[in-house]
Amino acid sequence: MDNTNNYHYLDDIEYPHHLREFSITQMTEVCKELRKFLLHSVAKSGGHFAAGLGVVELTVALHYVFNTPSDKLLWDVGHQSYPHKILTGRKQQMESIRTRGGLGPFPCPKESEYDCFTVGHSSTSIGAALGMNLSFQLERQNQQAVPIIGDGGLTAGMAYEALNHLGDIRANMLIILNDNEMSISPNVGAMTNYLTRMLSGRVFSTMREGSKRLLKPMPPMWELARRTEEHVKGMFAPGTLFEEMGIRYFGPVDGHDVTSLIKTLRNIKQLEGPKLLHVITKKGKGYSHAEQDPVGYHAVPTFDPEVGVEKKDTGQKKQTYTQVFSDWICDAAKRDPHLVAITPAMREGSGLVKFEKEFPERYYDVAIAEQHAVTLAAGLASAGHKPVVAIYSTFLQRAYDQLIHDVAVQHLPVLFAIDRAGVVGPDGKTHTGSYDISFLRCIPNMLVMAPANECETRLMLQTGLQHNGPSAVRYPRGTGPGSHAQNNLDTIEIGTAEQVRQGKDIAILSFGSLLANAVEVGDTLDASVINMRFIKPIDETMIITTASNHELIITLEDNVVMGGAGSAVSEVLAKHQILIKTLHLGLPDHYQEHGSREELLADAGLDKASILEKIGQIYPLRDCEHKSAHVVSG
Ligand SMILES: Cc1ncc(C[n+]2csc(CCOP(=O)(O)OP(=O)(O)O)c2C)c(N)n1
Repeated sequence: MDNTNNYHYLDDIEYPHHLREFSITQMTEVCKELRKFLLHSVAKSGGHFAAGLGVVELTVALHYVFNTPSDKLLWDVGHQSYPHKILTGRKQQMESIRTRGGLGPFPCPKESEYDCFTVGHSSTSIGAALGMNLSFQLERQNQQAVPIIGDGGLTAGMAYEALNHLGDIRANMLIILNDNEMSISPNVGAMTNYLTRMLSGRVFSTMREGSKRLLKPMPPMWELARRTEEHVKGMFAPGTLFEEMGIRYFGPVDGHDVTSLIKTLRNIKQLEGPKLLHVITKKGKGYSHAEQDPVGYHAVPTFDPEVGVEKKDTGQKKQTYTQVFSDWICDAAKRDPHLVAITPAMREGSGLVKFEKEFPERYYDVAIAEQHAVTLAAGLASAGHKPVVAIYSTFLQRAYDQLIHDVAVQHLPVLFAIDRAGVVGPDGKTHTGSYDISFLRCIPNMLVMAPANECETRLMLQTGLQHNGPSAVRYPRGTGPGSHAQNNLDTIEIGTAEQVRQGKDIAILSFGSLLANAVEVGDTLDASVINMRFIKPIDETMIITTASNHELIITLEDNVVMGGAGSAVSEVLAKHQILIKTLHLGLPDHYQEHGSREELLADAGLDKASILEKIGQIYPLRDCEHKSAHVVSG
């Protein structure tokens, strides 16, 4: 593999206007170089990879044809935007992507004028671009916003809401559908089947034929308005679902033939009204390892480009929280035939690969459809099943109304296994799981649990499953402290906290994964430490007793302070008219940028040193000897 750092074209391309100085015939070479650059930079930085490889030609063609940054490109989700970042002034910073102070993981207007909308969650691009185009049209501005959405992104309700509006309002807008038949895992759903059928047989040969004919010269300019649509459309398969919605459909076209793409885009760009170009790409294109394993190469650690990503035995004995969930749900399903599992397109990330293999008939991947996932669970529960919705904290936000209206109001037994709760890290502010304690604890009927370790995670999952009502277990990204979860299906008593250290004067009430930090601080200050375990119902007796024999109560959580578990403690104190000095420690009331989880926790003042410092600011700390009076009481 040629890994020299000489790029004949790319070295001269800092911004898209440099790209446009080259001829169309040079674009194939530019694409080769861009792909090579992407490979070598992601190999050093890690990050999202296979989707970017798949859109190299599309990225070049779009920047070549559209007048960016005046015209706007809206990359749906934004995980495929690395080639776009490379072409828009950020080439030299690519190796810093997703690290603290480095480039962000997704497009972000604060980072570049070529990023026109903050993204990270999927399926927002069509609606946002429609808004921009309407704004341009109202102001008579000669600009266009072009959304580029994947077939995965096109499974979400939001995308259809926007299409429905677009087809009705008939705004001028071009949508690019980047169809690679993949979400993170293979894409699912009737729309995917429909798109796949369009690629089979006759239609696929039409695409080949169409690509060839596009190389022929187009009609003279004065005829363009009348004839372009006919000319372009004649090449492709007619009559589609999109047409029925009032959106003119063009395609499918080969997304790796940059010359044809440029010509097609130039033609379609002229046309009035809503239109969609169906582009066929291969996820991982041009790097054989990624082509063969697009799921594994969706996001990667650093790797040697010659070798590919290696499965290293890191000697890591600790389980991730996701693995604890994965083992538990298979064990629980063996015992309970009514258990069903639902994932909104996150089979791998949420730990359901094993479950799907063992219980395929009880496994539902609903595609990127969080709202539907939750209402589906409500339906299953109301008909007698026990649904477990495996969902990231950040994506549960999208299904908040369904959680309240469909699940909680009806007191249905749905268990939410909430992964990536709290600070998430390199995926940044769009993906943080910092809010779920606040938005869950205000819902009547919810049982909300925050395990401090692997063992408790399993106990709480089983407790939630057996609970006759809605429940949630929230656990963080990554590994726990190493309390290997047992294989049994035991439960714990709902609403009970556990004292883990008896000290004096100061009591730290810890909610969830930061217990180890609480214990370290407790050891240093000879403070009491309580593992609260339940956010709702909260252990009121423990709070009242603790307040009666301490001078300062500190609450600690991996959630925003506002409305979080600390607030729950203060509400209990207020309810019982107890006056005591309190300090709430948690995540700040501003968006934390990307970094490692440890860095972001430290930035939020939740590491040992910062906690000690904050306590010292409000309470005179005596020179405490190191005491280790660990107590365990119910
Ligand atoms: C609301 C939401 N749910 C889940 C995700 C996680 N996610 C990131 S990329 C992705 C797959 C997107 O598939 P597609 O749009 O086809 O893009 P591709 O990776 O295939 O290029 C998913 C599910 C997300 N970003 N947003």
